[in-house]
Amino acid sequence: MKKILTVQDISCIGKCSLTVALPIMSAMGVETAILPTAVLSTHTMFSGFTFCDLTNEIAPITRHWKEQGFSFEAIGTGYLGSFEQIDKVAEIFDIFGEGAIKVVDPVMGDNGKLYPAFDMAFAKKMATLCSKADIIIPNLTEACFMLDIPYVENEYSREYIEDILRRLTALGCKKAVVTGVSFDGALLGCMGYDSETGEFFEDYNQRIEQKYHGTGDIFSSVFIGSLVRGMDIKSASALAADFVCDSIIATQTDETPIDYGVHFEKVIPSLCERLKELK
Ligand code: PXL
Repeated sequence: MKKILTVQDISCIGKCSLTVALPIMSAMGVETAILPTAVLSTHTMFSGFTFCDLTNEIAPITRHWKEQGFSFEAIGTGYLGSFEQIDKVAEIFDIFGEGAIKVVDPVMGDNGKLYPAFDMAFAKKMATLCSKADIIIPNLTEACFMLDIPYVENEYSREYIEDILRRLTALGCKKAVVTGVSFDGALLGCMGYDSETGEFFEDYNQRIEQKYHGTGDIFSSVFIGSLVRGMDIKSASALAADFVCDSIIATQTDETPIDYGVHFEKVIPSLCERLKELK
């Protein structure tokens, strides 16, 4: 069975990072190895969260894996909490990266703002990890911070996003997908670029104004799962974007809405249906 290694925190409540990656990737029929970088009571958008840093566990765990001869078809990274963790993840790419698709989701912010724990120096550091990846999947906010350009909301052209994608791949990765792209009020989606073929692609769904937490992590989970299931980057992006959109719709129609995360659990069956078309 194909195996993904996903490296990010466990936020015990809040439907993000490993608590979404593990169920989604497993449902996609791929073995999911986890490397938790920290344990938090909730994600950092709740006040008063607890935080147990697991940075010191990374080297012993990966050393043991190396001794056991484990390997992965893909390595995906998400929320990382410190410069040191970024360095450690770069080492994981060195140790286990050969033959694996390395995907970095540079989780740092959204809607034009960095999350409270991060600053510009962190964004620059994250850009160095992106240079070691095969594919990066920032949202528009994260892309702008890593490139140190102003974040523009809505009023931009397709050429503007193409320029951002070219600059992202110039960091060193071959392919980039930017999420949260919208040229009009009605649609929201992603645009991607393969620097080896010079090809751009895009995919949009209906725009839903309500913002939910953890949707980037859900996109990332389906995206990486799809790549390992043999889909190309364009189809993987489209399936991931559809799943996020369906999850948001499933959350909105819920009678007991919650103020965090989306009900991705409800649309896992339809994701599995779509995967049946693949062998
Ligand atoms: O969904 C991204 C994410 C993951 N993990 C933690 C977070 C966030 C976003 O705020 O705080 C701990």
